[in-house]
Amino acid sequence: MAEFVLVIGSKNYSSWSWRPWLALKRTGAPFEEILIHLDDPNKAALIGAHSPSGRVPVLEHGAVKVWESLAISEYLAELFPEAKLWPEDRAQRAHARAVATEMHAGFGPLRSTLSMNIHGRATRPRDKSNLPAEIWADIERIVALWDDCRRRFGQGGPFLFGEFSIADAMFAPVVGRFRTYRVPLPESAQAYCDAIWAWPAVQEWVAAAKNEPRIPRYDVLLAA
Ligand SMILES: N[C@@H](CCC(=O)N[C@@H](CS)C(=O)NCC(=O)O)C(=O)O
Repeated sequence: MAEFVLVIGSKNYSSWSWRPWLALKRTGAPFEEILIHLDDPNKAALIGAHSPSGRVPVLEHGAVKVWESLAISEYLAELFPEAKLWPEDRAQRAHARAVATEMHAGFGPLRSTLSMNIHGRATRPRDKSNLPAEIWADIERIVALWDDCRRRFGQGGPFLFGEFSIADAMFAPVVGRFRTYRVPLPESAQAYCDAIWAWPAVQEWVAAAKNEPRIPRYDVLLAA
């Protein structure tokens, strides 16, 4: 068995699985993946065999088991300091943790209505004219947050803090949602989305998601 085992959900739909998977990829450590399809009739038992919370992702590292996407990412940041999963500067690191946590704890309206569906395409663009106000407010907050990070901390590369960090892993599924639901974005936010999408680890996950069975109950959101 590999030293690291990451238990994840369907790649097309499991946004929480994607985040620590990207962080683990960034470390360069080899790992084994256990993928549980989110429409598997035995899903509860399959996830329950690994996860005390009944949810994925879960990282298994020998006797250590870590669940919750952000906790897994923090564990990896501690284990692999050379991967620089957080910015080196303390103030920037605090900012990166704040935006990552804001993503982890927030944006409920956006997450539930525009659920991740990487290879789905909305039948029409979603914008201010047809989205509930609280979802548009989430989108505006995310765009403002990205813009602020890019302006203040993004000089060293195309990501929120220049180099790739856990903050980018936390927002990658939002980039996927903006593509799926065809959300119009200002130029700076679109440039950030393009940089995330071009990242090889993102493309690797996206390619794998294409071959999975679709889950109809998520696909109905595309036509709303
Ligand atoms: N707060 C958790 C959320 C985990 C979560 O909700 N995972 C979903 C998949 S994306 C899940 O396990 N769902 C179980 C199910 O569909 O039964 C985290 O950050 O890891």
